[in-house]
Amino acid sequence: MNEPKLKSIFTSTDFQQTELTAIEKPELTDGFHLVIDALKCNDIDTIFGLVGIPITDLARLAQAEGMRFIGFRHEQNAGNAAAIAGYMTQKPGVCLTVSAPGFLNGLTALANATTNCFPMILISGSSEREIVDLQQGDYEEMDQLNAAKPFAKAAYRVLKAEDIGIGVARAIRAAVSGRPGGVYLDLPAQLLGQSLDAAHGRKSLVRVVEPAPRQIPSPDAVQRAIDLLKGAKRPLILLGKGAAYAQADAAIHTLVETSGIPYLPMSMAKGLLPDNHPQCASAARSFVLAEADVVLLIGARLNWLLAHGKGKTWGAPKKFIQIDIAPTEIDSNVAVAAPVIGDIGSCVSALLAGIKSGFNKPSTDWTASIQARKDKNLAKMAAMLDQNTVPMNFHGALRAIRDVMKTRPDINVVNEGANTLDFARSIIDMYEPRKRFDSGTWGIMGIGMGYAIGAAVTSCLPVVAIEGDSAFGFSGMELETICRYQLPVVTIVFNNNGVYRGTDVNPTGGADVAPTVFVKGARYDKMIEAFGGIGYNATTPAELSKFLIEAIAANKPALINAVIDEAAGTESGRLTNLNPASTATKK
Ligand SMILES: Cc1ncc(C[n+]2csc(CCOP(=O)(O)OP(=O)(O)O)c2C)c(N)n1
Ligand SMILES: [Mg+2]
Repeated sequence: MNEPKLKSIFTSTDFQQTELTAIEKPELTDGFHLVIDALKCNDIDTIFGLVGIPITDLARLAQAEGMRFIGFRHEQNAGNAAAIAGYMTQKPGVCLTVSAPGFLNGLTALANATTNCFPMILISGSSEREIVDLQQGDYEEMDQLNAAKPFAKAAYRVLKAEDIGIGVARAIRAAVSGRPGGVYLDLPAQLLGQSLDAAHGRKSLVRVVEPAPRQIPSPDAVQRAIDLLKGAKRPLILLGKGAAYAQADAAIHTLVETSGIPYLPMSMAKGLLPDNHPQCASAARSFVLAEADVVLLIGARLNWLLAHGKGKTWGAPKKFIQIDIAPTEIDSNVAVAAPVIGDIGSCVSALLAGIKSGFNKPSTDWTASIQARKDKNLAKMAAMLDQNTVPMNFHGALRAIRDVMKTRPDINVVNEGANTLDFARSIIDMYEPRKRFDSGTWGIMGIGMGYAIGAAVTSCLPVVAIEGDSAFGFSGMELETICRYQLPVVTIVFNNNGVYRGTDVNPTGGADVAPTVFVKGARYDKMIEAFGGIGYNATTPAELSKFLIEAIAANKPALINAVIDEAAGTESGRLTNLNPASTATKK
């Protein structure tokens, strides 16, 4: 029997398997084509994924239709790449996986994206509804839609090919509007094969108009905030990654400089203004948090990363002004005196307009006391950074990296680990917005190679990934992906032989090493050589510096195994206090 010819709506590329003579039959499209067309129609040009039943042909077709398909070795890393692409572009990053286990592997990334407010869409193929719902034991059977719901901002399933356009539109809008997050889109295998009249299919596509509409703050709320700010004696601005996401860089820059208020960037907001900006109070963080009387939060949440806005860290009670797109964020941990609800660009512009009509810059009492604290802390830090001990400690190694990175402010930085994260966050300065990607809201390990690949693919600029040896292990197999696509990613593994440090011993004297300890003297640089990448083994800051310069100049996949003193780190980096202590006394 002759089958009608299936055609993409946007190009005329045909597939061999569908290359059958079309004699006076209506032009048809199908679920596969409609998914691709719906994504392309919304300017989504890249899919991060891992193939298998039932989505292999979807990936092939996406590539044939001119989309970029970046294939990973584990779905969690593909999901993390999609999430960071979403953060960088304000367009949802798309991750494509197979059913049940592939979906679950991707779900961690989706949950992490939702927690961090990154827009992404996890698209997973799924098994036949009839069998899943009767739990009759299908290949990779799972009720994925319901499994996804608690971890996603929204979750949808499409059952009819003619609804694919709407399904994709809903997913895009849910991912990017309001507070961004992860969206799950369930595509049963049968849907992909469903055919449809091409003209009908074309009409079913939806190009999302204004996916993230501006939300203008109420004038009363803005006035309340300005009044509070004007009455402040020791004001402080806190920039969160929501502020970086908003791409309102110029308005935020002007607000900070016009008001003269010192500011603190959260880790992923670093570079929104250059870290060497005179108003940056990072080097006096504890001092300003404790001493400020009015704090303006811009896209920053008062979660654990800010000690919930209370307690010793915050010293005397203070008044908060909070700019956020989600009204439910307000009063989440402490009372907020002046909430300003809206998109960050609109809110900051409204505050700026109010301030321009007259605002007294903070007193020199306040700014000079911050400067004095900064000078003192920076001098202390400089002495630590000057160290050239061998084996390297974190400071010596990070100084070497810092000095190289200073010459290339355009390079993306990925960072995870415990000590490796905590030290690098404060030592590696950022000069441009949305260039630093790290463990984020959860303090999650495993984002490293996924974020690095997502950032390299999205920006077409080099990435330097500064990784604890434990953190690297979660996604290390993606070195093959990096080499396969020849991405300019330089991974630096801070190799201290373990989680936090490599010196723990098994108290029983048994043969197993302690829970935190890895193989001693491992050579992570050899791993990348297996895939054709360049490996380096750095034992001194001078070597580390030389290799990093060389690797960046090569613009090719490289890994530097940085040998770090196994005794240099502390338990949980700077989070030691979050570990519960055993209270039992053994006889
Ligand atoms: C998914 C996940 N699993 C486990 C942890 C707990 N954890 C926090 S930091 C860390 C690794 C720290 O070791 P490393 O990356 O080598 O950094 P170092 O402190 O040695 O520099 C682990 C396992 C986590 N945060 N996330
Ligand atoms: Mg380690």
